[in-house]
Amino acid sequence: MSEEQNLAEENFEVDGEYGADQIQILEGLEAVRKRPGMYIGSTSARGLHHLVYEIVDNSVDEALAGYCSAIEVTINPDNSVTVVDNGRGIPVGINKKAGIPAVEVVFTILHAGGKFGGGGYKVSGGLHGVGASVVNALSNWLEVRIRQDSKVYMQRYERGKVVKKLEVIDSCSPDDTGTTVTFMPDDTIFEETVFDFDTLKTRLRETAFLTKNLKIVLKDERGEEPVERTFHYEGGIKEFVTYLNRSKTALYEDVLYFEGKQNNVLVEVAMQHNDSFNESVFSFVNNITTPEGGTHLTGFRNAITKTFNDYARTNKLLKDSEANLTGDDIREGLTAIISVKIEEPQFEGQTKQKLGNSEARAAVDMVVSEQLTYYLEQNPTVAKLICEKSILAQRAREAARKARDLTRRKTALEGLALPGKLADCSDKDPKNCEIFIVEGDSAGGSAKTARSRATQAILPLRGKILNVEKARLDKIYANAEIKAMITAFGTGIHDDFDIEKLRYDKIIIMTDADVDGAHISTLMLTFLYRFMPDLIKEGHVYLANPPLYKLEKNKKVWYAYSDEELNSILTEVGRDQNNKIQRYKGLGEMDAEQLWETTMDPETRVLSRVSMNEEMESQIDLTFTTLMGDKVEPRREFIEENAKFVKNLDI
Ligand code: TSJ
Repeated sequence: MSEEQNLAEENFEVDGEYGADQIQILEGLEAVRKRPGMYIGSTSARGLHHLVYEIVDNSVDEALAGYCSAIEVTINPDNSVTVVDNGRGIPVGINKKAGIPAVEVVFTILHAGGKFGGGGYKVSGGLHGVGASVVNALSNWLEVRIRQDSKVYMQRYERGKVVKKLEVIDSCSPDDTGTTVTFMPDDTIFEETVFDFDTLKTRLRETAFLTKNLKIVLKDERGEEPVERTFHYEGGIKEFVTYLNRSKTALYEDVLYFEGKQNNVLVEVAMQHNDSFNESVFSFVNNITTPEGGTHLTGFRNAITKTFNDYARTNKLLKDSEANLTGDDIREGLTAIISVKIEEPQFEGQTKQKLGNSEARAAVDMVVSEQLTYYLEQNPTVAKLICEKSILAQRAREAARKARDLTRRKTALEGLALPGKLADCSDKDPKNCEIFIVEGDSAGGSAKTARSRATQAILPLRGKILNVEKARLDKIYANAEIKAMITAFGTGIHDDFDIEKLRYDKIIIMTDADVDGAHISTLMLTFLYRFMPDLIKEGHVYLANPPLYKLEKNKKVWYAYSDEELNSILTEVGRDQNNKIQRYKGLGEMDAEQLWETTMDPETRVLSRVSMNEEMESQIDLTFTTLMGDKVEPRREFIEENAKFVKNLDI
């Protein structure tokens, strides 16, 4: 008897009358349609994509059980989605208690608890996907086909209700088994009904990394040219770490991999340091990401801190007089995946995303401590490299603390000492104020002349700003451009960050409209993202959009912000010899008046707000590290795709 069926039976009131049961089923699914958010989180794009994951997770469970090796997900031309697996096929026999086929139980009976509800019930990440009935309830129509015992069974639902009873519609080869589900999201429930290929791609790639040897194919058949991507990783999370470090320089060749089981907690850990200074540690429970961590992450951190300190002391890499390495020191430049599988995960915290099971902490701690100790003994060269990097981190941390204490003391004594290069605005109400961060002194000069003094402040920065992904904290704090920004904004950084102290409602990054300018913008965004992420999250950060072209004709002037726009203006005014077209290579080529008119005047300019939602956050981390890595290609790609993180706002 399957877990699915068990669960269903436990939650099914049996009173012997099919009719009464039927009513209860419909009431259950009606509850899902009334409050979809309780079951899939939201009815926005995020909830829409969740439908796919709910279905795919069932096939992944079949893979974890050892019966399925391939899953295919297709976005069909009509925007419905088909998921096919080669598992055993959902059981079709009559479920005794419910009196209906087991597959119908799966699709019509609401299983224990909503995944996103509060309260005492299980929240997300049950080892078994239980969301098929939720997807059914939220679909215009849904069809399931099951290949089993040389037969193809089919059943169809509309808005959760059976409209075609389960029947055999075809025969198939005896060794062809599996499940196919196609569903059309209900457009009266979802605000967004168009699936995004990249969103599905990222999640399915992640699922493939987390499920060794499972092949997942994603197809998009909506366009003229069908698109197809295959994810299949023999190395599982080991390959995940290699992928995350793909644009970095690894500190050593091996990806360390530990695996074990204790107290029914299955633990898998893969890790490798790179030569950067940032930590990229991602944790998962039952293949679901836990951005807020929890006991499994704590177990991992405890284990590596203890193990590396023991090793460093025993091998005299750390002198008796020296302090212990902190967890932060050891995790500098560390990329790691922690994946646990657990029968009954308990989630805690405000958003119920933090793992609470204490046995997970013990299990991860034990598996990592034991196997890492053994690895370090066997691989002294790698051990020494990691310890040396951690000791450098420890020293830098000390130096940074001293530097920071110094700046803190200064501001305490002298009040806020604003940077000399800042041309501040006169209005003291932050709500009315904005600051332009301008690339280059000459453009800074024009901007100072052009601005509206009352509400617009100008901070010119010289050349490229420091890449915070490639520098240690002590160097970052010593950098003049960075110090100028921190003091101008007024909020402080990291733990000291206080948005109430923000001196400007809008922080506007204004750079040349070329590749260098884009690079400077991204360096700036990286700095903000790493040091003051709430500024981005709360929508205070903008990019200015300077024009690319100026067109003069018969004493009239037009500005074009893209090649397309130039073309459409030319079509309108006629293409002839009277056209004078100037291509702006930089902000510096515009005089103050032009700069005001095209880029700074709140009445006429176009700003792009830099946005970041939770979903993006984990992805953006990967994107930023990609961008800031050593290899040029991924970086160029990012700049071209940069628009994705930026919403156009007409102000
Ligand atoms: F449920 C569902 F609709 F979401 C869904 C389930 C969707 C898709 C695409 C696949 C599946 C699914 C379910 N694939 N494989 C299974 N396996 C079972 O349901 C199954 C089969 C046999 C036994 C057994 O004990 O013999 C147990 C189970 C759970």
